[in-house]
Amino acid sequence: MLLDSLHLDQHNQQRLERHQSRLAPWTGDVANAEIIIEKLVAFQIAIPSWALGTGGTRFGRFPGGGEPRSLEEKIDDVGLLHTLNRASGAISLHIPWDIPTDAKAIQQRAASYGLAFDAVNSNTFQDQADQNLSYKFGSLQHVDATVRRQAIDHNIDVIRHGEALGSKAITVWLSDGSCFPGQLNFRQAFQRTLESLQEIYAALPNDWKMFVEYKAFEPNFYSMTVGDWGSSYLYASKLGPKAYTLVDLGHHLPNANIEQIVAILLMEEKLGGFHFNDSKYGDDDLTAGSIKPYQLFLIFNELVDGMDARGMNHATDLGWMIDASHNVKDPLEDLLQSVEAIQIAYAQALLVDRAALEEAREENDVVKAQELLQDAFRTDVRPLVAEARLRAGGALDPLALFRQLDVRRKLISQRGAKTVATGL
Ligand code: LRH
Ligand code: MN
Ligand code: MN
Repeated sequence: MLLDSLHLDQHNQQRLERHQSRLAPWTGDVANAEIIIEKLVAFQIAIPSWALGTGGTRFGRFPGGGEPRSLEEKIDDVGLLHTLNRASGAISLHIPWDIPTDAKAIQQRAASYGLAFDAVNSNTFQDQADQNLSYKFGSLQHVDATVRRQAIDHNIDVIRHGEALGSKAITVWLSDGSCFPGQLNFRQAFQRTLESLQEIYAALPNDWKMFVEYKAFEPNFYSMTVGDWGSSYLYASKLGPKAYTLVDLGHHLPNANIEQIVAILLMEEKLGGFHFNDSKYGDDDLTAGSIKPYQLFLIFNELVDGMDARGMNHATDLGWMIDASHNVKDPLEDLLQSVEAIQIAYAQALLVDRAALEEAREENDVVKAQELLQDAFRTDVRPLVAEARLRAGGALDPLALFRQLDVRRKLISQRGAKTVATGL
């Protein structure tokens, strides 16, 4: 046992007095502090199985040691995170990077940590050793129907794995597209992709969702067949009520107004969920909130507003997941940082005085509207987030406890210094 309730109690005891003094102004003055804490306790962010090892770059990989060698060990790592922060109560699998051969045993192991299985992810962006046909020129869009068949069957297989584990959604991200003008007939690629997705959609259990994830570029650098929220929305609309758009923050062209995209998708009942991460230039490799925390806050501001308008449950009605992997940090420390950044943005969004904001908008009082948002964003909500963790049975300072217990060194001695987790 790397971490038990004794460690947690000692850690919290040492920090309790300081925490209480930081929390006191909140519980005294702020009318909705209690509600915010309760919402934070309920809010869970799923951990992707592929973020538990150091991510590779195109140029190299520098594993830090003690990485999980199997799906079982990945579950152990997420279990550890959840024990520390009580906010990472689900794991998202990527197949075939993860192969749940014994679904019952895997489920039991996850349940022992209080973990659920979030969306399962299919992979038709790489060729596997035992695969007959190549995805070099696409998968669901491929000109050859036999390649499309192979990719469709893989997705259906992923749904079956997910069903056995208790997942309720599949995320389909396609690298399909083209690298040079002329390579692809855009309209035919769209139609073929749609028809392939329709076959996968037909295999969904009744209570499942399909998330169609878009990405502006990479690995195709001229066109992506699901390249933006518009095309994802089109696929999702044509597929039917179980299909939704998934927003990965790192998958937009620079300076895209993601919060506006989120607002509209939510209004149209087509927002399925998120892959949280951050980026300075492109894609998804940096810790959530590390570069553009104001953007993250503005996204949550739209989410809270739009979900409340539709009477949605913040914790359960959308898919919340991290999608990032790093080359230089301890992956577990990084995930603790990401979860906290997301909780902070959520708590700040819950602080916004919505009635006053609407009033300012009605009066075209631009300065007031801006001030109201900035006021919430500039508030230090960390005592609320820490209180939520404490009430849920987690650590007041998960990162400090992780270091205090020397978890990475223990993982290295258990698993070895040269382990490499499956993933990118
Ligand atoms: C693609 C992506 C997608 C994949 C994951 C590994 O960039 O965001 O979600 O499944 O990375
Ligand atoms: Mn993603
Ligand atoms: Mn990505």
